[in-house]
Amino acid sequence: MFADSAMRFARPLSIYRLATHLRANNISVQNIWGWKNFNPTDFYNICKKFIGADTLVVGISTTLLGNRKHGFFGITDDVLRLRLKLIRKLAPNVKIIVGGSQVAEVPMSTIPAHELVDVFVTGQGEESLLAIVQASQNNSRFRTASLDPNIVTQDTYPYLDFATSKTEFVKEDCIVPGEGLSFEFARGCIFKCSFCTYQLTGKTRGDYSKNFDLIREELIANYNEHGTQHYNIVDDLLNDSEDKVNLVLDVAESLPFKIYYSGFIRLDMLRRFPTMAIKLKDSGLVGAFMGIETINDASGRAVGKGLGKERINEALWVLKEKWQQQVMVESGLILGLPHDTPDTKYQILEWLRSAPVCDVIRDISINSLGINRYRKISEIDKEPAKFGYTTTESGWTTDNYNSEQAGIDAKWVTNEYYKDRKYNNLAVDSKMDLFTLPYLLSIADKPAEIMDVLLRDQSTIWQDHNDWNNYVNQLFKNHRERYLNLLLEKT
Ligand code: B12
Ligand code: SF4
Repeated sequence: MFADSAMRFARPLSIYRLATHLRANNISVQNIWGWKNFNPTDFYNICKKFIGADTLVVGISTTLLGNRKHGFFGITDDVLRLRLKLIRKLAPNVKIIVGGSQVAEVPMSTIPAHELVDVFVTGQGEESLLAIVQASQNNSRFRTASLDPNIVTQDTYPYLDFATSKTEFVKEDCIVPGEGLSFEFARGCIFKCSFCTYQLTGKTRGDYSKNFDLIREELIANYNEHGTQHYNIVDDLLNDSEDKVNLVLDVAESLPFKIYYSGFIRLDMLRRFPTMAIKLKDSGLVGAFMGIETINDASGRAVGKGLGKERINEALWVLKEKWQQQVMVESGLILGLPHDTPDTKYQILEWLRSAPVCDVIRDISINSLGINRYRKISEIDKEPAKFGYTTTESGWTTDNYNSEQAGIDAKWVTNEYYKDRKYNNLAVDSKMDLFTLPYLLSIADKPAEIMDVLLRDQSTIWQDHNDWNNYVNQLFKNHRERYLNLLLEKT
């Protein structure tokens, strides 16, 4: 199975979770990370080594392929076609399956090279993939939700066993010693923000959650086998209850080594449960992504982020005191929520530069609201008019704003915000953020200095941004090379 992520991010979890599920059903699997960045020779050598006449299925995960500027799969359509044709040549009877979060975004018949894909899978893929592989083994049929193209959904093959599932990173995965990895404590989110495009929202508290023993066992296995102590916690929401935060702390304190992790945190929950912030930090939190989304109180109320500017600031004052600039915080922000206007961008920028915000929040990810007429996953996708939007061919309009202007404004805020940074001042996709952090710390030799740059914009080592950027990029490149060597040398 193939997956990739941007160079600065750790491996995606998807294919390792799926492989664990298949292996538990006696199916042998080879995972390959980084395929879109392989040069043609390496890609050919990898395929030659792992794909042959007896290969039944090749899976491609789209979850972190990202960056549609370079095509749906993060590579040009021509390169994609060549690569899929090579796979078909090496394994004439193979089924090529594409799954992961991007699949439901557009009509599948418009996905590049869709004619070379046998099946698209949406939602949780464990049972769907197993059914397809077993059907290939037995020359039988599997159930589809649509035939042209073939689509299998999580409703056709539901996966209900997440709470007792593990993800195992085995020798064939070629984990580089000490490498930071991704981890799931739970799946799904108890909230249901109107703009959210995740498919497992609105769950009951405690659903899809692993227990203490299982989590501990997985973390210990990763440490014993690969030396891993750094993690991206990929749960949609890490702090949806006090119980869950207590569980994270209990597990962390029970381990014979320390863990360091980044995760998605809701600020309103930190405000509601005053001990949460310190418990999270004590359990190893080094990076917190917070979808604050808006400081326009009316917009916030309309979409399920109703904390309001005053209480947001109150909560940030508390974090300033409790986290003492030792946790890297990034805020997600959206321009174009129901009551936003072209002036909203000035208010956001002013707020970001004010205390306590500027002492706590070190990064922003600001985007214009996306409404997708095809996808229909978020509440706003489903009923734009109810929220005051009229959808157009290219986006949306409200009485005061439109998607095109909101996109321009989001870029403007980003550029202005990063202008006064000495380090990490790239107002584009490749800045080091809190989700780079665990991976970066796991492959670097100067962890304290890295924290200085990212949390305080200070360094005694790197002169300026370019120096810093060269250092980190070289680390990522070296790491990927080590991985590729392990993969190619493996017998
Ligand atoms: C954690 C996370 C991140 C982390 C990832 C850390 C890491 N190295 O793994 C970070 C913060 C780095 C990140 C970055 C980005 N992310 Co993100 N991220 C997530 C999040 C919360 C969880 C993903 C995850 O790992 N889940 C756990 C794994 C096990 O689930 P999974 O990948 O979905 O896999 C399951 C199924 O999809 C399916 N499946 C997956 N692959 C395959 C393949 C086959 C063959 C089959 C059959 C099935 C299958 O089966 C799997 C098991 O059930 C999701 C939201 C969500 N919950 O899905 C957003 C999400 C994936 N991210 C999203 C986005 C937009 C991004 C960015 C582009 C943001 C940005 N503007 O920079 C970047 C892209 C970075 C890149 N190119 O590497 C969007 C993707 C939107 C879309 N539809 O494509 C999502 C869905 C959030 C959202 N709702 O908007 N992200
Ligand atoms: S935006 Fe975050 S908190 Fe809101 S429903 Fe989605 S995952 Fe949950």
